[in-house]
Amino acid sequence: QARQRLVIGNWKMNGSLADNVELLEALRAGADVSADVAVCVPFPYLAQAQALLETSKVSWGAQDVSVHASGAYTGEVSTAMLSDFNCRWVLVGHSERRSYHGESSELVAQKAQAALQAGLVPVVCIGETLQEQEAGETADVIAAQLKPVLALGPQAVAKMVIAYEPVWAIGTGRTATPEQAQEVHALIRAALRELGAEQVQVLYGGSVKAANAASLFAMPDIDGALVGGASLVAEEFLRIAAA
Ligand code: G2H
Repeated sequence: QARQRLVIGNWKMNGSLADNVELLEALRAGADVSADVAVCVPFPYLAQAQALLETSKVSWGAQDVSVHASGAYTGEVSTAMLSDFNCRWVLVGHSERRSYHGESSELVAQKAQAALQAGLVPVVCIGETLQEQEAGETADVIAAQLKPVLALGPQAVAKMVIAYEPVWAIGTGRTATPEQAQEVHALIRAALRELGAEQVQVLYGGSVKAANAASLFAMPDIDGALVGGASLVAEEFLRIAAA
């Protein structure tokens, strides 16, 4: 059974109410592709994304979420709040959250579980640093990051998306070669298969652009992309989705 192609934009901390209009309108008009297309926008723009994308083929989501349901957690945003804006997706464990906010793989798994309980699709991000890659630790790092997530069990994991983003390729212009990425995606697929969740979509992220998308998507275990910088330019992002 073929897995559906999925391309998700991660705006990170970019955009403005004024500038987003053009980008969202362009996505709405242009996303007539066979892939599923989505954008994960900063929290303040969820209402705008909802308003402008509601009747389009493009879905939307957030870039992080709290594990707590409500209460005294200043600055945090709950899964129910994301559901209020009809979010479909939420990124959890992006490397920028892991490195700048000290998020552990256990916390990331808890966030994924909270998202699932609210009916959101968690996009669980994993990936090794340059140092880890150079030390030959990629497989161990991936396994360790996946461990608490896979411990949630096959039924939970089957409803998730995994994104492999080698940290050394993020925003650096250095993309993993399709073969390099495939090697890691195959490891992830094997772990999913062993759990009984082989159909989970595994996306690649890290300097994906229109020019390299098709060769990445040609790999058997790469089901789409998580796109940062290039998702801020409608034409480029749509070309990736069409690749
Ligand atoms: C990785 C990716 C999006 P970029 O962070 O998640 O960003 O495409 O800018 O490398």
